Amino acid sequence: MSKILVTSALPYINGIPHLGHMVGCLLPSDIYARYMRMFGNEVLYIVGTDEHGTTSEVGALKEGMDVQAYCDMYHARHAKTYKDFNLSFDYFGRTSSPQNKEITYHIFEQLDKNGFIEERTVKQIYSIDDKMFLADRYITGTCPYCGYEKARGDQCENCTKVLEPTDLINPRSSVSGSSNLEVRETKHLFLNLPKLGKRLAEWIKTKEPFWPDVAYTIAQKWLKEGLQPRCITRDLKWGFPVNKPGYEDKVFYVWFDAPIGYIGITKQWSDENPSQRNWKDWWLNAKDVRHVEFMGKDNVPYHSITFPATLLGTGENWTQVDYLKGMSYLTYEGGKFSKSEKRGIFAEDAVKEFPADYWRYWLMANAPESSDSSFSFDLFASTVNKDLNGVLGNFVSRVLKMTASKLGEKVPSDGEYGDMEKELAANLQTKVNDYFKYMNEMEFRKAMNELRGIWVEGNNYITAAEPWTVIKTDEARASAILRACINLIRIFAILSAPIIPQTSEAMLSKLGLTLKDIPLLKGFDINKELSAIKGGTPFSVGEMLFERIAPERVEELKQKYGSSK
Ligand code: B3M
Ligand code: ZN
Repeated sequence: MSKILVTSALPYINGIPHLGHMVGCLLPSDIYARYMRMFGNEVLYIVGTDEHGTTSEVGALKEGMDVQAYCDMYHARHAKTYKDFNLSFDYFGRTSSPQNKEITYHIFEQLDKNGFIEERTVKQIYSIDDKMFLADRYITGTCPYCGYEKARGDQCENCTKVLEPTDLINPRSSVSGSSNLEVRETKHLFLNLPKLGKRLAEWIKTKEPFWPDVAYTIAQKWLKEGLQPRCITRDLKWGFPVNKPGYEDKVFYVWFDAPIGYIGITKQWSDENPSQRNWKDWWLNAKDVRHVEFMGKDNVPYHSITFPATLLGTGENWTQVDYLKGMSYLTYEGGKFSKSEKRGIFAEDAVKEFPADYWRYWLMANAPESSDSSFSFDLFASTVNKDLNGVLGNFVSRVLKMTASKLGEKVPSDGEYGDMEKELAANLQTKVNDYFKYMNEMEFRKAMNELRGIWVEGNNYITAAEPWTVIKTDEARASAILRACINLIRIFAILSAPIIPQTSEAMLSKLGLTLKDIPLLKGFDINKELSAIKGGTPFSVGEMLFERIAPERVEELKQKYGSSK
C-alpha cells in the first residue's frame, strides 16, 4: 500500500465551472483517486476554491456584495456542484483559510530568510477611470509573442506564455474597457527565480521519465528561455496582507498563495479531523508519498516551475509533485464556453438535465488529452445512447429480464462453465489488464475505450452463447450461461465504479450488493470473479440503468444552451 496525494487545480471562486473545468482537472482527479482507493492505496484527495485576487474583488463589486460574503456564497455553490458530480474529495477547502495564511507566511519567511526575495520598484498600470491599480488578469491587450489580441496581463492563453501586464501591446482595462491607463511606480516583492534556476533544473531532471510530455516540454521550454524574477505581491485589499514591514498595505499575489493552498487545505482537513494523520505526514518530511496533480495546460508552468521553486527555496523538505497530468481544452459546439454570451452548459445545470454519470462517462471518453476536444449535444446523445444505454444498459436489463422470466429471480445454479466461458475470461482479462494499464498511466480516453470494450465482450458472449435458444433443449447449459452473464454484471459494476459510481451502485444493488462488498482490484482475476455470485442468490430486474436521449431533446438542449457560432 502506498500513500497517494491527489490534487486538482483549485478552481477560481468566481463563476461556476463549465464542462471544460470539469474535464480539465476535477473529474480526472476524482476518477484517479477512486481508482487508486480501489487498489487499497491510502489516498488523500484535496481540492478547494482559489479565492484571492482581483477577480473576486471585481466579482463582488459587480454583485454588490462584500468580498468575504461573495466568496462564502460561491464556495457553497462550488461545493454543491461537485457533490452533485460525485467528486469524492477527502476535503474541499479554501485558499483564504487561516491555515493557508499561516503556511503562506511561513513559506514566505523562509524564502526571505534564504535570500530569494528581493524588493523592486515596478511600474504598474493604474486605471484612472476605474480608480485602481489593475491586476494582471484585468488588463487585456495583444500578446507580444504570438499576436493574440485578447491576451490577459498575466498569461496569454493562446501560447501559454506567462506575461507581465506591461508586456501587452494596446493595453485596456477589462473592468471598464477604458484605455485611460497610466503607469505608476510602486514597490513590490519578487521571487528570485533565476537564483533558484540551477536547483530547479536539477530537480526537474529527476522527473524526466515520470512526467508526461506536455508538462516536461513546457518546463524545459521555460528553463531554456531563462527564468525571470516573479512579482509575488499586489496592490489590493483582498488577499493575505504581506508579512513584511513596509508592505503591510499590500497582499500576496493570488498565484503565490493558491498552490500553497494544497498544503493549507490539507491542514484544514487535518485540523477538522483530529483522528486523521497529521497534515505534515503528507507534506513535510513525508515518507512514501506520491503526489499527482491534475490541471489544464495553462496551469502547467506554475506547477512545474514557480511552485516547485517556491518550495525548493524554503530549504525545507516539502512534498513536490511526482506526476503532473496536464489537460488540453474542451470547446463547446466548436466554440468557447462563455457565460456572458450564454453559450455552453455549466456544471450545475448539466446535472439538472442528466445524471452525473452520463457526463462523467462522456467527458472522460472524450477527454482533451493529446489535443483539444469538442462537446456537442449530438455527440453527447450519441455516446449516451450507444455506449451507456445500448451496450451496458441493454446487457444488464436483457440478462436479468431473461433470467427472471425463464428461470425466476434467483441466480441459476445448474450447469458448468465450459470452453466458451474460458475464452470469455481470457478475452476479458486482456482487456482488463489494458484498462488498468491506461488508468495507471492516466491515459483516460484509452482507458474508457478498454472499458467500453469490456462491456462489449458481454454482448458478444451472450449473442454467441444464445441462452434463449439453448434453453429449449438444455436448461442446465442455459443456466450456466446466464449465471456467467449475471457475474459479468457484477464485474462490469466493479470495473466501472471509478467512472460511473452511481450506475455501479445501481447495478450492484440489483444483485443485493453495494460498493462496500467489492474486493480490492489488486490481482483482479476474471476467472475467479466469474464465479463470485453463486447460484441461488436472489436478484431484482429493477429499472433500466439509462434513458435514451431522443433527437427532439437534443434540439431542445441546443436551443437552451446556445449552439455554435
Ligand atoms: N485557480 C486557475 C484555474 O482555475 C487557478 C488554479 C490554481 S491551482 C493552485 O485555472
Ligand atoms: Zn501569446
